[in-house]
Amino acid sequence: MTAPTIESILHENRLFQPSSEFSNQAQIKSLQDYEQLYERAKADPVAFWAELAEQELHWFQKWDQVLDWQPPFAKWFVNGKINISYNCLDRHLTTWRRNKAALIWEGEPGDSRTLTYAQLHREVCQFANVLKELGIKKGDVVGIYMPMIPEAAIAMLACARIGAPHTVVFGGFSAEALRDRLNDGKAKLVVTADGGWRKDAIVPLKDQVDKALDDNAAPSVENVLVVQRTHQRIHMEPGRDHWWHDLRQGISSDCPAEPMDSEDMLFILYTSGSTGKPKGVVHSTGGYNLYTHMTTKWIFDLRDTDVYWCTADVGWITGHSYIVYGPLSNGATTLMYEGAPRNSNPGCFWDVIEKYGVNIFYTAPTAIRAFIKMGEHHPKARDLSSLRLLGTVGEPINPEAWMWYYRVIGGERCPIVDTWWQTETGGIMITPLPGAIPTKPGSATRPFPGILADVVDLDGHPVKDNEGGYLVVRHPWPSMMRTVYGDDDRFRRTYWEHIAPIDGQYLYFAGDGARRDDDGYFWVMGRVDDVISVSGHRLGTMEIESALVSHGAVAEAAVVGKPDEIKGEEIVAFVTLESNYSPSEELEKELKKHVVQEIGALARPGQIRFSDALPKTRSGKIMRRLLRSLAAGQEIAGDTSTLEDRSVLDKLREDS
Ligand code: 7RM
Repeated sequence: MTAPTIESILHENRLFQPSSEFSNQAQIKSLQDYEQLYERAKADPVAFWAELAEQELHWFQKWDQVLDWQPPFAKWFVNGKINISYNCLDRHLTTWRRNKAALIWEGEPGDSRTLTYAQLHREVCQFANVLKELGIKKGDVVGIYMPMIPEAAIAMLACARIGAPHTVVFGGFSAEALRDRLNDGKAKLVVTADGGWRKDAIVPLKDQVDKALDDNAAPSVENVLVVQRTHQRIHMEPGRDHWWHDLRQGISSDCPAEPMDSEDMLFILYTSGSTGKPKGVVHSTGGYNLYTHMTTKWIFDLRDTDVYWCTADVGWITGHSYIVYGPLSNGATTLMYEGAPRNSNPGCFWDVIEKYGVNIFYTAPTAIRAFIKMGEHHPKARDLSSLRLLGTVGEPINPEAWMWYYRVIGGERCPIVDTWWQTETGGIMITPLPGAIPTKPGSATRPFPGILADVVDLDGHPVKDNEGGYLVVRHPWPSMMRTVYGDDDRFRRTYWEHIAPIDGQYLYFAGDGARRDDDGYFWVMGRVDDVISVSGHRLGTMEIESALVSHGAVAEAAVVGKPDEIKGEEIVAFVTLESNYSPSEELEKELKKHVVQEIGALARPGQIRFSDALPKTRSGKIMRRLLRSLAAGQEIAGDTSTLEDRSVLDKLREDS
């Protein structure tokens, strides 16, 4: 991950004030207002969230208790009854927003579609009724493996409406990855499409689903609901597979939202860890609804006339929280785009902004870096004057990219919100409030009100200003993950045991390194574990290594990230071969292909380096830290005394 270097941080003193025009009309108008809000929330987080929950959301029944905290297990709004689909749809129908655009969709080969709140509500209700017809009941897990089309959001909201937790699997994942997730979640039904468009080609989503379910390999799945998108020929298994456009015929669009317990599971979303299989991050209903609602409102400074566009895929948490739930809960107009930046269409994002007059634009540093490479004449040739606010998420943004974004896209008039958060946090945690907090290129600035973030050492003691440490959160917040699906123990081990509780106070450990400067601004340095971030997507080294080793030629593999200007990191795999194989270009190609098959195109190694052995500690652990330096072409620094066999390292260095 290209974290800004320590040098660039220490020398980064530029401060950008929001214009008074922006601040005067903003939700939170000044630094003083932010600080007051922050202090009030800090003094009594429970009262702060309770007040907002009452003001901002519809509850079928009020809670008995705001927070029940049995570390590390939190319950928010205990016994409150709520439905997030109701808050995203029904409650807007009795207002003027009924006929406001809820979802604008820009599809790939020139398709587009706009759904008003009333129309989206209808679609969701019908979809929910079809799910019910197929036997889905409250508590049944539904897998969603979809391209970026309105039906992806419709399926999510339909699940939420009837209390069926969804697990969205990114459409770029392979059949194997899909199968693992369906099995872990024991999904009863899969929603998919015949295909999807991705970078000028069709992704055969339904074929992948077939592969995932072949030979009864995912036995919990009883039905597959298929949305027609690309119209290519697919196999439809009788009794199992159903077309959405067939089943919806004659289906009622009346489907009252099920009153859900605030703590009922809303969704599972799988995320890579440094070890073992992907973790099923569990989010529940009430707290998630409140937190994504408030963060969307204050951070993106929503106005009712705005067109808001987040470029993420709904397969990631950013798509869940900031394409679907947060914006719709606020009654905003959210734009969904099926395309992705690519060399064959270097102006695609700017065309969409011009076409729809987008006011708020939220994307990832990796996309920004790709656009910088393509040249600023592309955005310059479009009218981007509708933009009012820019955002980034996914990795640290290097100050150069930040400045380009500010100057070329924002016309030096739009504040940039650099938002730090995780799948696990459910919503944005550290970020500027754009009318209130002056920005510094490369810093996510300050915590959101109610978020008691800190930088500490391994004993849990705060480190001094400008000293590196571990990023932690001290108090539970409404949208925190509730557990790892089916594995409370892993939840505890991964997030709550790295840093010892002091005086019984548990700290949430985010797994990121950070430092805080003299102004209280946070600078996130990237993962402290072995997770690789390729184009903002987190991949566990273990997963990729396991995929490599599953190939007959590979004896052992160690995977590291090498800083890459565009993608953040590139995957470099060090591989040792079985004795009856020898290194060749052909084998390199074959192994790359194999990883793509096992995990998906995201995980394709950029380089494979064959080696006779891997550097290991005496206890047998591969020292990835050394390989990381090697891959980056840097001097090996730090302690090498734990190396079992120094000559292994020397040999690798000679070869590179
Ligand atoms: C939203 C998302 C989470 C990890 C996180 C960080 C990194 C995300 C920023 C960032 C620096 C940011 N969820 N990260 N945003 N690092 N500045 N603004 O990305 O679960 O997929 O990844 O991403 O390392 O821990 S995620």
